[in-house]
Amino acid sequence: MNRTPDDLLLDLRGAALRPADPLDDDTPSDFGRELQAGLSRPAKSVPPKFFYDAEGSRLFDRICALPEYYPTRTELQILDTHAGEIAAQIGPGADIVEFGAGSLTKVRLLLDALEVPRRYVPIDISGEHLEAAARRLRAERPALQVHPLVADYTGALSLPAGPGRRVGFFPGSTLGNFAPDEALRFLRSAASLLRGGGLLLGVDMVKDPALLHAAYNDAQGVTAAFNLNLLRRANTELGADFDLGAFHHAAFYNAPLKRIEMHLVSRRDQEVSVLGKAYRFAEGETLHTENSHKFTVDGLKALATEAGFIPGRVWTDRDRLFSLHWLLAPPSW
Ligand code: AVI
Repeated sequence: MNRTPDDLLLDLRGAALRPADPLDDDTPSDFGRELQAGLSRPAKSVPPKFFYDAEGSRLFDRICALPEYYPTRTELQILDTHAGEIAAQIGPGADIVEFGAGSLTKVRLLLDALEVPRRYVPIDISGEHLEAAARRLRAERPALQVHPLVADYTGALSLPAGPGRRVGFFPGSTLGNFAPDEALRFLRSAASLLRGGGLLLGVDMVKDPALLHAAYNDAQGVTAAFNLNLLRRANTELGADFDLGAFHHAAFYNAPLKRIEMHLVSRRDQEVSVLGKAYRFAEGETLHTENSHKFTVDGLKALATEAGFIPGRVWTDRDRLFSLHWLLAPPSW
């Protein structure tokens, strides 16, 4: 049952991991409505949640295993290296709630380290995927109550009373894909949901822009394919007529805003049609597809404090690429 970070990275490759997303409920009609709204703005944009159709999830799995994309393996290493200390903060008999659980890969390292975790509640919008993953986990751990919850974890959540201290788990730096106001709103509701317990939160750190640039502009072009897949998805699901060859991937670090921005850049003046409506792109104009915010330890602590948490221990790797924060949720909150 004890698995190394390398085993887990291999799992990630094949597991169609679906990362937690900021807003979710990505039915085709939501996609159509939000894409049309985003294309009508002066600065064209679309929320990153629409990356994750089946092909987008497959491409994201490949990103997680890329040599340049350090976050996934670094977070797994931190979890593995500091498992004992993390377990000591969480304490025995915990009721673990994972936000955007995907295929339950990372939580296995945590569950292995904890002293008799009582219950595990993975929350994800993708029900089919979640049930299958939960069945596998139950088979592995008959003593653990596994209660999957199909829900949008950024909305209001009500959880059945649990057997122990409630502890949230939100790995992968998905918090970084939220706009700052969404991140604060999410953390506020997490602090309320986890009253008397805490949150183990994984976030990517501010670092040398060259490393960030490489992570989002990999040599094999997988991140570019992931970005462009959004246009392919629009063509398939919405009958749009994006010419994928007429756009290219761009990702760069916006230092003042501490975030990687991903865009699709129009190679020429062109018109595209989405659900029967025409939109013009000038040459060089972009469709902004994702922000991935990076955090300093102090910045994240300040945000967590504003949301009602009491910041506790922080674990990072030797190169301070990624961080895991233990945040206490006071009982009276
Ligand atoms: C899911 N999320 C945390 C990833 C990130 O790094 O922001 C999504 C991603 N976009 C490009 N590569 C990976």
